[in-house]
Amino acid sequence: MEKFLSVNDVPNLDELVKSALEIKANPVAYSEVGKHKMLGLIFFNPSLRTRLSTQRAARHLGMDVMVMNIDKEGWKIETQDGVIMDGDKAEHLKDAAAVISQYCDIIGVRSFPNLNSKEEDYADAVMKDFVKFSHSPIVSLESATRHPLQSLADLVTIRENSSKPKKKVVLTWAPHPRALPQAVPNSFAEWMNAADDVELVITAPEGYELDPEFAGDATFTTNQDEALKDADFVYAKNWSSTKEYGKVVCTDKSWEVTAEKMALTNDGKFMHCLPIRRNVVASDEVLDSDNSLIIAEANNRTFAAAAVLRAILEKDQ
Ligand code: AN0
Ligand code: CP
Repeated sequence: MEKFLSVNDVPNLDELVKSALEIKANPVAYSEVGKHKMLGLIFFNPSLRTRLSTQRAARHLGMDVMVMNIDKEGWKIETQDGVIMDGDKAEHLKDAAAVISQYCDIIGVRSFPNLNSKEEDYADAVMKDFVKFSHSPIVSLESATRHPLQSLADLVTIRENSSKPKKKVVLTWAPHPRALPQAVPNSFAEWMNAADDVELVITAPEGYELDPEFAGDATFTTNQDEALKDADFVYAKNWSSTKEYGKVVCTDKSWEVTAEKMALTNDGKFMHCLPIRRNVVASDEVLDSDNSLIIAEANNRTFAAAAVLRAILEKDQ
């Protein structure tokens, strides 16, 4: 694998999921693959899971890791091309990316959207510029539009928890007090559509429809109860409005995933990428129930990241 920005970079999805499960069963099976190789993790935004699980994954492969919170510890970065840099930004992204890639064999980058302009955010400039100016392969740790390491861990979790040839997976919008990116739902939809054992249904309020590039052929309904009927998996996530880009438009608390909502499903499992605001997005009762996969899902982040790093280190996969 050359880079990991979306499901489109994966030559064989089933093989990648298998690799993650193989590493989970024996985490040190490939401990020589990354020997004397350096992974750099560059964060423009906060993270708990991605930061820790990716470091753990790298260590399983024998890699060394450097982490930089570039927003807090680095020079202020200019991203626009051709500007006169006489303001507060001391370093251009093109120089930073080229320099970092001299120190690192693989670079992971996290860069959230600003949620002001859809056009600007969906251009995914930071991630694309890292790809352009780095000499090392780039792994997305969540960009403005996608979170592929999360989606791979989600698919691994779904396959681990059901052997049904076709699983009904419902991506449901849920309330949140703040405007959040669309990266997680975009990416989740894209990965579920690429998996042949998933029937994806998306439910969200009007004005929250995902871009067709990500939603694909998934069924969409604004009727959450209808969507939840017979679901094998319920994947909750808030995202900000797509129609009024980046805004919190719907504040309807009835979208919260509660035990009553889960009762509509086929004894469905509950999933969320975390961090989650308890009793806003979903109730404690759901999150702490036997059907909740939230902690298992976060655990799989390590093995998803290891499978991706392994595929890049071995290149031909
Ligand atoms: C981020 C988001 O929604 O994209 C990160 C999720 C992994 N969540 C928050 O900002 C709360
Ligand atoms: N799910 C996820 O990516 O969590 P962090 O933002 O804590 O890394």
